[in-house]
Amino acid sequence: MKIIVTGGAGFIGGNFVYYLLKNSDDEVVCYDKLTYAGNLETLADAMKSPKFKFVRGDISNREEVYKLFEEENPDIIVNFAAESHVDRSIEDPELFLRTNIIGTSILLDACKKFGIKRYHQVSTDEVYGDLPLDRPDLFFTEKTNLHTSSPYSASKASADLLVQAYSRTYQIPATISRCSNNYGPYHFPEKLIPLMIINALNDKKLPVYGKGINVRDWLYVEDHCSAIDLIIRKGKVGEIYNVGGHNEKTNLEVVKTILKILGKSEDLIEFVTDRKGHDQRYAIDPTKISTELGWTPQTKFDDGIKKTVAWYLENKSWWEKIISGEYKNYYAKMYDNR
Ligand code: NAD
Ligand code: TDX
Repeated sequence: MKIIVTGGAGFIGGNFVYYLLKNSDDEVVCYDKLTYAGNLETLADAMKSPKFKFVRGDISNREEVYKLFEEENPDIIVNFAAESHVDRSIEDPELFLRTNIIGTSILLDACKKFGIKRYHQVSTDEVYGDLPLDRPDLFFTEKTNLHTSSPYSASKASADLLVQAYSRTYQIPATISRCSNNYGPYHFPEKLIPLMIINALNDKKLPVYGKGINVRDWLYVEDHCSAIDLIIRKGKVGEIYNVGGHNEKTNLEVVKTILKILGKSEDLIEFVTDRKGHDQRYAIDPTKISTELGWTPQTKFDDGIKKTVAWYLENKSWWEKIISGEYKNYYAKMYDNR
């Protein structure tokens, strides 16, 4: 089969490309615009495989997307392409609407026009909004109402609604997965875990929003990849699957764990002004994907975070190039005098 992975030069898409090359005989085409978050160096090893091809393009450009479908005639589309950072969406929502909503609708139009065996939308638990910190008994299930907090999550929820609408109206064979926070190799340094690892390595302050008590449910990226792989092969058309491994941690716990692994002082922690509209707690109930598809996560947080820190130590050239470029301006804008 031929699988198009949109957004495959980013964090999770890149890991998914490697997952497919390692675990299947499928041909893999990565379609990516190479925004600030896309990085061809992430795909350097994939480029050596005869099963892999890279095409640069924008999911919100109809002409380019139709050309891609005409030339590649894919069996499956897995859509990772998105603007993915909540803080950027708070500063400037419009690009999020164009890429995440219009881009998804154009991919769905292409599926309708050219035909497809499966369209898979990589969504997020953020579409469910947040849970209160004092109710550890509550979890997001696939039946939880959509209730978004940021322009990012609103754009992802809109995309999910479009996928469901196209599935019902035009019989596009689609599935959706909603995963909790991922961590692992190739994670762009703007996000919590890589930002804290890199700042700690450089003896820079670690900016923790608010009191650091917000809770995220962390999943090692390879476990997310195995879930998506299972859904595209065995998942039921029209269904939504929540993906998460019951690894809830406060942000402060995560930051302190990183400092401990690196042998750095907790004095590096600096509490800064909170994120606007900051979601309190995310927590996924993965019962459906576990019981219906037999998915189980393989990596425990304690092991995954050590592997991740080791990866950043071993791959300094990957992230040093990123943080010495445009990222400097981003960092100054978001964190100086915060
Ligand atoms: P990322 O920002 O690291 O990567 C996004 C990729 O998409 C980049 O390679 C970028 O160049 C590409 N892209 C952006 N706009 C594009 C466009 N218009 N056309 C083509 N390519 C474009 O993101 P990520 O963290 O890897 O997230 C991937 C997907 O998974 C997103 O849809 C995100 O909403 C979802 N998700 C992420 C997490 C997480 O914890 N990171 C959790 C659940 C779901
Ligand atoms: O500098 C920081 N300090 C801080 O305290 C940053 C960047 C984040 N935080 C906090 C905010 C969140 O509570 O850490 C937590 C995690 O933040 P992010 O890494 O920005 O992730 P989050 O907002 O939880 O969203 C992520 O998970 C769901 C991804 O970025 C999304 O793409 C995904 O859909």
